[in-house]
Amino acid sequence: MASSQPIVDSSAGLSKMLALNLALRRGLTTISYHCLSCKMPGQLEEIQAKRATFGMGCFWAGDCLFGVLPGVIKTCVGYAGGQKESPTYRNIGDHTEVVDVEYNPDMVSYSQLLDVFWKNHEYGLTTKIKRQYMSLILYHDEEQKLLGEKSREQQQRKRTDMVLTEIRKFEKFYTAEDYHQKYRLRDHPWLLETTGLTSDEIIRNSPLATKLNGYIAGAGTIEQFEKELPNLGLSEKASQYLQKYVIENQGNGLYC
Ligand code: MHO
Repeated sequence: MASSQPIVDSSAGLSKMLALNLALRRGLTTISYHCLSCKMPGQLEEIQAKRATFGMGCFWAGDCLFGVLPGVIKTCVGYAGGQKESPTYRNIGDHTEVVDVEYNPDMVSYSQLLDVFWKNHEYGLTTKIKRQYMSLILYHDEEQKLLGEKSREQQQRKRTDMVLTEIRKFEKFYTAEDYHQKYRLRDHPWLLETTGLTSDEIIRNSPLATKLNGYIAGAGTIEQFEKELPNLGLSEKASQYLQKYVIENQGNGLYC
C-alpha cells in the first residue's frame, strides 16, 4: 500500500500538468478567486478563466456593464493599447481606457461579450475622438481576433458611416489608480464595510465587488439580480440596500 502512494501522487501531478498545458493551449488561465457562493468567508475556488479587453469610452461604465454579466468573474479597469510606459489617468499618453474582463468561457462566450461591447458605445464607434476613449478590441488569442473581426464586419453592414473600432493584439495592461476601480460602488461606504470590502486591494480583487458595482449602478435587471442574490451571500440589510439601487437605477444609463 505504502509503495502505491507515490504513484498516485505523481499521476495526480501529471494529470494536473496535462490539464494545465491543455488550458494554456486553449488560452485559459487558472485563477483562484474568492468564491461568490461559498459559505466560508475567504474560501477560494479555482476556475479556468479567459481574459478579454475592451475600450469603449469611459471605463467606469464598462466596469459595470461587464461586471454584472453572468459568467464574468472579475473586472479591472486600466490603460492599454499604447506605447507609453507606466501611464496614469492624468498622463495617459497614447493609451486607451479599457476594461479587462476575466470570464468563465463555459458560462459566457466571447461573442456574448462582443455583443455587450457593440451595444454600449456612447460615442467613438463612428465618431473620431481622442485615443483615451476610442473604440478598441484587444484580442488575447486567434479565436478572439477572428470573432472580433467578424463582428466588426457585421456592425459595418448595419451602418452607412464608417465603424472606427480598432482590433489589435493585446500587449500590456496597466492597472488604473485605485479610485477608478469599482468607481460606482465606492459611493457606498456602508455597503463596502458590511460586505468586508474594506481595502483597495480587496476591492480590486473581489468578484463580489465586481457584481455589486454593476448592480448598484443599475447595469443589471431586477430579474437577474433576484436570481443571483442567493449567491452573493449578503445579509438581509445589505440585500435590501442593494435592491433599492437596482430598482432605482435600472435602465437609467451609466454616467461617466
Ligand atoms: N467625465 C469623467 C470621465 C472620467 S473617466 C474615467 C470626468 O471627466 O471625470 O474618463
